[in-house]
Amino acid sequence: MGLFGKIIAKITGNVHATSADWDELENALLEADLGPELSAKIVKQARTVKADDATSALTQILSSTLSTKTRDVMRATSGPTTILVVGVNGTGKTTSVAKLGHYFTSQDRTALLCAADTFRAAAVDQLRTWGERLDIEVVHGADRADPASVVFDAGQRSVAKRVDFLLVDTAGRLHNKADLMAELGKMKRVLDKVAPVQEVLLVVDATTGQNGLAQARVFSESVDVTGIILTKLDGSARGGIALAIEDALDIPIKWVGTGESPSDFAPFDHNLYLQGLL
Ligand SMILES: Nc1nc2c(ncn2[C@@H]2O[C@H](COP(=O)(O)OP(=O)(O)OP(=O)(O)O)[C@@H](O)[C@H]2O)c(=O)[nH]1
Ligand SMILES: [Mg+2]
Repeated sequence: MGLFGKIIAKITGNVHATSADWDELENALLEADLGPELSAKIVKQARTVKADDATSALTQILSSTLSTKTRDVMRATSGPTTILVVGVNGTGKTTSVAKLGHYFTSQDRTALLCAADTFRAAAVDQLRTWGERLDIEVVHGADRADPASVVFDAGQRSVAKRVDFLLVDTAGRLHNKADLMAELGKMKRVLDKVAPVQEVLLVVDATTGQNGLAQARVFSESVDVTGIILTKLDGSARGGIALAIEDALDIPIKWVGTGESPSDFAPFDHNLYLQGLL
């Protein structure tokens, strides 16, 4: 049963919902990672809902907290559409780059992957292994190369090869490390000269809860984050962090990851998501 199941049953049955019921709903929203402010706001609005149209009124309340920005991928008018994938350590960036590659090539688009996580040799190997598995070329640099030079090479290669998508994997970085955040800006500036960046997608691990909101806030202060990939929704997370981020920062969730294989990935469907919550 969705988070609102009990409340909806009471309201539509014209049974008076007690303050204990509303407290229970607020706790459920908190447990689902909506955060204290948004949970309180939603409960306050939900208390005004009448029997006749309870479900649609609640859908409307939740819907109004979502971003109205497009969830479609922004495409380059000519040349490759470049997507920079960023985020803190271990959120699922490399896997998501591979999944994006798989998604686009399954739709008869061409793609090139760029291994700009040059901090660890293993990170380059991880993406190269994906590239072999998916039959997608991977551009990488020498060990410990400057990520800006690797993205420059990949940008040039993607233009020469006339691919539809250039998908750039970056090293995980803590959002409080100013130098590493500045490095992202540099990569973007370099790419903008050869293969302009259309999307900066922030990867957020749904299991980290409210921390995801803090990450989104700080990353979006350093780079223009155009969308979010919410990963690990196959785990215990209820995914309410999606609402919390969209409500607080107006950054649209564009994709969701639901497992470790390339096909465990889909565009975010906000209607399905709201139905799930309700
Ligand atoms: N269950 C599940 N696991 C995922 C998902 N996405 C990624 N993973 C797993 O999470 C782990 C980390 O994924 P990576 O793609 O290496 O994460 P990363 O952000 O590139 O990590 P760093 O480069 O070290 O910062 C791996 O074991 C992935 O298989 C997902 O949607 N669901
Ligand atoms: Mg990685």
